[in-house]
Amino acid sequence: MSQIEVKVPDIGDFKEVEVIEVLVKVGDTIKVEQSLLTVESDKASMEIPSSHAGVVKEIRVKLGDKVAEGSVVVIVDAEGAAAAPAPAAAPAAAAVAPAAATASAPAPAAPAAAPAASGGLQDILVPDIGDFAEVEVIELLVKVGDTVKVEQSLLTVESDKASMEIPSSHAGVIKELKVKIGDKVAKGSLVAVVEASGGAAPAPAAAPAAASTVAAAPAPAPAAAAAAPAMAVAAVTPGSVNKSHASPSVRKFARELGVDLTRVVGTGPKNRILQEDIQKFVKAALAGGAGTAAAAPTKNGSGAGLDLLPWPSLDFSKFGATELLPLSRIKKISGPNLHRNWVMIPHVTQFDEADVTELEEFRVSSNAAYAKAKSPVKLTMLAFVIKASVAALKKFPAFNSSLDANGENLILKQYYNIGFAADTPNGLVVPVIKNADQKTIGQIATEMGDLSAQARDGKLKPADMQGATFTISSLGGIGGTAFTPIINAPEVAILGLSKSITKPVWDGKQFVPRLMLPTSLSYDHRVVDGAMGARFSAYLAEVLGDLRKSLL
Ligand code: CAO
Repeated sequence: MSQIEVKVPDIGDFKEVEVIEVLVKVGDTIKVEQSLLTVESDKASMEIPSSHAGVVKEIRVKLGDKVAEGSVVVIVDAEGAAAAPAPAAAPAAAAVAPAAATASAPAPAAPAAAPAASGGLQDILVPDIGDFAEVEVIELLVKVGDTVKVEQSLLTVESDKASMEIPSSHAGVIKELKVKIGDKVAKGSLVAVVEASGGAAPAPAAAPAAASTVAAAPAPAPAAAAAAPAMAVAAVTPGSVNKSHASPSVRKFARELGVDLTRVVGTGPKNRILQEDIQKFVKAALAGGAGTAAAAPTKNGSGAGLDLLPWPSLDFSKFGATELLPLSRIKKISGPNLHRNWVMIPHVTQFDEADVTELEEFRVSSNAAYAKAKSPVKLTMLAFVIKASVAALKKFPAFNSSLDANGENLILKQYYNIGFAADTPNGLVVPVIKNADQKTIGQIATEMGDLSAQARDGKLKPADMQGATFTISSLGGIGGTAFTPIINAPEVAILGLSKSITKPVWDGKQFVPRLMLPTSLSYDHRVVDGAMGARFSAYLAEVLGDLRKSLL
């Protein structure tokens, strides 16, 4: 093992870029090419990949820092680095090279630049896009008749490594679009024909003065700048599937409006966030009074409009030493969801206790029998609670439902998929046991073991975490007497389990020692009223007290 400085590779014309996201933390094991940071200039956003595999020992940058080519960003305890530093560095350079190549390439501007000053119909070609032989058109940002400025993005294209915007080398009016979504283009492909403003061609009436001015100005400088497709490598880099997927111009637009992209649902190809998604989000936020918020518990339904005081902004270092620790990806994604659920769902939490004395005896003796028979099955308390919850959900179907988008109907689900909160080094995830009603307790316990192991290794697939109808969060192995779990929208209830303890329980004649499992059932009071909440809890406790009750 040797300590290696991972530096910002050649980032082309971008002299200095700002760190807007740190994607790893000290102790993380990283691979070559794994993204370490997202950086951004006014033209592009891109991820800085690692040139070495190993363990992150130190992070030398923080959010807001400015970095340039050669800046040390991370110290890595590299695996086998001393032996072969060069090959390891190469893929990293390659990963960023497209930005560098395109950003610094004046070439395509030149042919386009000459006719720019003279007006008339001008072909807009794909400029040098670096290492990418062919890229796919995934978004058209203009339409025929639009007036465009020099440098204005016309399309977004994507390869397997990067997405970038193709800018116009001329100002004027779009006369023809020569590509459509899904087309493959390469350097020199004709993408549009523009009737350039200024020069010999009569300026279209619609062309605003500003556009004419740009076109009439000596072209080379702006055209050269226009030749640099803005990069948004972040969007398609493997491992960044949960990141907001948006082009640099959309990111800039969001920033100008103060919109947090992680809260916006993208409606473009591959869930890309489009400018209109941000506009919709802002509209919803502005319109989002109590009515819409309560009625439409969707991601775009807004919890905004609460008219709260601004978040306190303090310089904590005035009071003592501090350290900046970026939130993990999971926390960044789950945070806004938890916040929305907490704010938008009127929660009530019903506390109860289940007498699991016999159940625990049965569990322990069953496990002893499995062990004796050399079976790998190990029954857990949570597996029994999942089965008992399915019985309660069947008896009280409203708990296995969701409110529809306008808040006027319940969608009752006839399948029983139970999510369970699993603690991982990177944060909380909720894998789902599908069709728990059709599985034995042994199968449920085994599947939970597999899913929890995958969760801890960060290997869960999105499908493993989707489709839950009810969730259980068990803190029983850790401690506590009760808590108020937050409902996982669009579900309507969640069951919390705390630590079972043996308590003296009055049996009518005397106190007897009983193992009591505390339950905390949070439910959406728009869907479930208090009496039903208490009945569900009581029934669940009854079933856990004697599983035969679920057969009645
Ligand atoms: N009371 C007392 N002890 C309990 C218990 C309970 N309710 N539930 C489990 N235990 C004990 C078990 O007996 C076991 O003890 P031993 O190691 O001595 O056998 C230990 O706790 C671990 O239990 P388990 O292997 O059965 O695991 P589990 O099913 O309780 O939990 C999982 C699995 C994935 C849910 C858990 O690892 C986890 O991540 N829990 C945290 C969930 C969480 O963070 N929830 C909060 C969400 S809200 O932020």
